[in-house]
Amino acid sequence: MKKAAGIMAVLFFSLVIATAAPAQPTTGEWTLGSEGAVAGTWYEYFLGGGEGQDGNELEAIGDGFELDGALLDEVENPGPDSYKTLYTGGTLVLENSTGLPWYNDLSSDGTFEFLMDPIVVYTNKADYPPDLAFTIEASGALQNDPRYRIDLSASYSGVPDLILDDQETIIGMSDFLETVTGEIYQLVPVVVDIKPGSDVNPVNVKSRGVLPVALLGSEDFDVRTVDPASIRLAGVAPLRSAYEDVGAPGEPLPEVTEQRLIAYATDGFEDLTLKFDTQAILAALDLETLNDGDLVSLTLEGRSYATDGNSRFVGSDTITILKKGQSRMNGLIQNKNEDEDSEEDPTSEDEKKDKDEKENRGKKK
Ligand SMILES: [Ca+2]
Ligand SMILES: [Ca+2]
Repeated sequence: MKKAAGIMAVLFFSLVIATAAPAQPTTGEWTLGSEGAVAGTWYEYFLGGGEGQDGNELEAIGDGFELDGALLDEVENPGPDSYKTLYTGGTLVLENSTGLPWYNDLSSDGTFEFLMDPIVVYTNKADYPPDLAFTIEASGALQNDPRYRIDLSASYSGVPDLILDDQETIIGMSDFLETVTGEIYQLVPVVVDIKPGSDVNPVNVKSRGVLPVALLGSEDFDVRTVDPASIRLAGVAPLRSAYEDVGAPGEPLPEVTEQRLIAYATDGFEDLTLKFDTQAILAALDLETLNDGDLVSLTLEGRSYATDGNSRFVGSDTITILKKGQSRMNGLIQNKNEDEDSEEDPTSEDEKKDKDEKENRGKKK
């Protein structure tokens, strides 16, 4: 009976899914307003009382898109004429109409609504002669299906028109938007195993070797669809990559003998194994604020071409910072030589080094 009810539930949900047409926009990259055409119009309404004030609203409207509800939250002034402004709470509505790059003829939805992350506007402003140039960097997630995300970049330069109310009071400014480039993609979560085959992932800050990392394949994720050149771990590109079966997602490995470890580690699905320059990864962290034994999560990102259209993947794993002999370490980081991590320095070397370090530590204690 239980099984029958389960099957009925599956049937019911399949029916619901089949009835509701896919609501996702078509993925891909595009540019609006190319070849001299105008991409749209931007507005800044001085709801906060004046230019650059908290609460000001940013809007942008063009052919098939409308951004509004983004309110000024914070202005940074890194240089004499440059500003970095954060707007929060924006919504981007894309029309689902023929001819638009994100048009999906299978979707019954008339619009695709994206909830935007904080929008960043980088501005350069000069008073004499008056000139304004800015770039809007924005990204967000599809409201109905946050796996679908959008990245946008839009630019402007010129002298904006002022917007006046009935009493001739300045209530904002506005002008044309030059190009708008964007990408809609699907964000796929993946399983990452730093130091494959080891549950704990200690990284000695003095290690001059390589950090082995596996991007685990599964029935749903074929690592052969990954573009290895697109991969970044904590922003760092891998030194090299290979296809091997070294791990299985969802099964943290117990402390077992090497032989059993192999049995646990392989699942028949190829994994993408990667080697990173350990010092390059460490340089991406704020090492000064980290103590011996601290856990740090590293994020691995990249692109794959598996599913229908553009997709990116993201996953993370945690390393344990091993910090000792700090004064020596600082010297080593500064004198780091590229050749130290040459191609003939295999993983086993690095692991052997780590093992040696552990043994030395053991002897000292
Ligand atoms: Ca691991
Ligand atoms: Ca595997």
